[in-house]
Amino acid sequence: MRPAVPRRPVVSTRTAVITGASSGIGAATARQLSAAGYRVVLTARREDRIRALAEELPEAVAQVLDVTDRAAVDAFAASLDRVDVLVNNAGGALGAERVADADPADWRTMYETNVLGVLHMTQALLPALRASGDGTVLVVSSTAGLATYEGGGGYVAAKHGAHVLAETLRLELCGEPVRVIEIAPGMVKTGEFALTRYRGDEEKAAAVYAGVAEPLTAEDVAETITWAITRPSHVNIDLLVVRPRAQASNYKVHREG
Ligand code: 8X3
Repeated sequence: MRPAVPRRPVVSTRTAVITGASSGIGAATARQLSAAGYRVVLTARREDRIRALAEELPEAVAQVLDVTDRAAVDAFAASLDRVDVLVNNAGGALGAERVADADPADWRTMYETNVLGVLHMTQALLPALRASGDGTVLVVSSTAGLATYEGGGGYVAAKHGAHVLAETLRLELCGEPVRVIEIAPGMVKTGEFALTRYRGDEEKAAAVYAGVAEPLTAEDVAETITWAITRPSHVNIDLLVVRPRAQASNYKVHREG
């Protein structure tokens, strides 16, 4: 008799891969999907953060990953036994310059993280999502993917790209057992989004939320994401826009004082 070939353990719990899970919406989503019974696989570039979070959550796994690195994404995909849900959350804004003044390098970085990162992860995990028989690809886009504003520049352009990717993928997968969900948040106050956009300028970052009584929190958005994912399989939340009550559009924000 031939000796048994050692095999990787087959994971029986529904598994959700979350990108950008080191902070903000990604970390909050990891917590909430874990509470909803998913085994969560946390990915991000910052190892210390995802390891610490993984230790808090039952069965959670942390994997350092840069979604713009296609070879790394493919190796990561090959290491997984099972994937039921992919939450494409990694991304962000860099700069608020007008088109005339923007640095093309910033635009390139934003396109790579917000669009190509989603493309890499989706392409690499699609075989496993199909094999699950009930897969979900979720894209965390933005209201910046649906409308534009001065100074939105490369971020608006990139999020429009992410929105179109989700819409096109949904058309292309129609008839297959994979849902494509897009959640488009408006103003969300996290520790990092505005600070990164304004390159560490705390005053400019704080001004984004000045006088807004209750901007959305990462937890608010994570609840929306978790709700959409946990609908019955035949229910596809195509696109859901979520904003704070004080924000009627990217242009119209009620500020007190
Ligand atoms: C964040 C929304 O208004 O800063 O995705 O572009 S906004």
